[in-house]
Amino acid sequence: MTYTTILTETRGRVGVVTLNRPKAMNAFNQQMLGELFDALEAFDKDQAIGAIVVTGNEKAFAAGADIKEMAEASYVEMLTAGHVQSWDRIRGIRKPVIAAVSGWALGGGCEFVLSCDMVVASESAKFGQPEITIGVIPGAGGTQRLARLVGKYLAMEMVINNRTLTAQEALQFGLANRIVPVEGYLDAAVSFAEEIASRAPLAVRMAKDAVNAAFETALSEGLAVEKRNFYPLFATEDQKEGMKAFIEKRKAEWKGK
Ligand code: DAK
Repeated sequence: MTYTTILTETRGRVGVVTLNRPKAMNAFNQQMLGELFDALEAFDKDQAIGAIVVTGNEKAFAAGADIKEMAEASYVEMLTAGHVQSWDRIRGIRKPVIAAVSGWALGGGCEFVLSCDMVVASESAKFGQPEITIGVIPGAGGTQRLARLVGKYLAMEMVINNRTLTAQEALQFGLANRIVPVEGYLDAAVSFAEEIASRAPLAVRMAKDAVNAAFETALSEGLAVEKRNFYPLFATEDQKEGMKAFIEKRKAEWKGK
């Protein structure tokens, strides 16, 4: 597949997508959004890939939706353009998606990060929802996912008063898994992803699905999802192999079967 607004590469069992509109601070126009999700879906289907990293450049992960593209849009155009469906495609990705964030992750950029499964932040990463400064509010899950992650008061401050978080604050408030030096931040994210990609693929898939249920359901329903995802793993070769390997004191060899 040929893309014009993103770059893709594979490193071992990791698929890497790089947002590539540096002159626009990687703002998401419709084309980049479409290409990003096409690439994610292609990696998701590829048996040779175990985890996916999405990154930008050192200065900007993504500065949000493309304001120049949206500025003159009418209510009806926004409503009928299928934006919500586009942004929601991230929810269909079954493999772990890791955001490798350096520089600005703003607006839709921050919301995309909030939709990822794990976040590696460089020391220069900055997260924020500045939509209020252009007369709107987050539209791709920012008000909901932020509030669930960082709590009501900080989410209010970020959404209503454009408070941005440094990498340190992001780590403190649960918006990042780890902070790494700017130099080599992508390599660090890829090795983290490689570790994840080396784990039993079907169990990883079930685990991601179950953890995500915690954000969408009542506890009893979430616990039911966990059970529904736990038992079928006993029908996999990987479960037999994993437990046998433990008993035989050797490393398991996963087949994804
Ligand atoms: N859109 C378009 N162009 C952008 C951009 C953006 N979001 N952010 C930056 N750029 C462009 C700038 O216009 C500039 O272009 P030229 O003037 O050189 O042509 C170039 O990138 C470099 O930017 P700056 O000169 O401003 O660079 P600085 O280092 O001074 O500042 C900055 C970097 C990232 C702090 C600043 O550019 C900035 O504040 N950018 C805007 C951030 C922002 O407001 N983001 C929120 C956008 S609204 C939806 C779901 C989601 C959304 C919408 C709909 N539906 C489901 C319907 C999401 C909405 C948003 O994200």
